[in-house]
Amino acid sequence: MGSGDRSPRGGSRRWPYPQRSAIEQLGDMDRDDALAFMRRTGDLLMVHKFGVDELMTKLRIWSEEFDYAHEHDPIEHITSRIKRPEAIAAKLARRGLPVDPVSAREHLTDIAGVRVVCPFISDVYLVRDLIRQHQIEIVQTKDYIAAPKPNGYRSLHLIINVPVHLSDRTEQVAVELQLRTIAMDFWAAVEHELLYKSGGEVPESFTAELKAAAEAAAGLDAQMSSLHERSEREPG
Ligand code: 0O2
Repeated sequence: MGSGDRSPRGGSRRWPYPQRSAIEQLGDMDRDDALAFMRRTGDLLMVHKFGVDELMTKLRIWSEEFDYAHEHDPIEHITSRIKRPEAIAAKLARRGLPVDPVSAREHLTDIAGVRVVCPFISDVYLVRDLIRQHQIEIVQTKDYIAAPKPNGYRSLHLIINVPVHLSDRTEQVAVELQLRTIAMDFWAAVEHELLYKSGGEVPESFTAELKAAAEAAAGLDAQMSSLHERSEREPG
């Protein structure tokens, strides 16, 4: 455990509280409005961090339990992120919504994000079912595995409400949960990198090749699933 974890406030020193330098990224927003927003986002970010913490704990428990009890861990790895205050403000401004924490809480469901990467497609739906079974409310499902995006992107996206038990109240915190296989994650990570480098402008041939790569990744998933099913039927 690192030294930050031994402080009385746990790992909170690592938490990305609003930083002045981020103001540069707010574009056309009025500077005073932007600064005021960023000062007021502390509570919003904290409660979303707790939502992520709660969910990560559940996922880690299921991962270990399945590994122990079934000799198969449906979770390869988990990552999480909290949206930066300037990105929250920019998203609200883009949508023509009031740029304040109340509005962010009301309108944005991706302030907290957790990404679960699974070995097989069946594991993606297994984890979704575990969420369902534990009375965690799923408020939205976008199944980009059943219906991939036109560019080839595949993942299962859920918006869930995670109960966070604070000292004096319980809050339902929206978390965007993305579930995908290793092959889907590989494609999404590289596609993101390529588009980021090209500033979002990509020639048509590039788009077609990326889509073909997504199909190839889906083919690998199908092949691996079939091997997995065979190994379950014919162990040893
Ligand atoms: P970040 O930094 O990952 O959070 P919305 O977010 O609601 O305005 P949308 O498109 O309705 O937009 O949401 P959707 O479809 O649920 O997708 C949101 C997130 O999914 C994105 O978050 C990405 O993380 C991921 N995603 C969706 N489509 C693609 C894609 O084509 N390629 C890749 N690599 N990732 C994708 P953000 O906000 O873009 O970024």
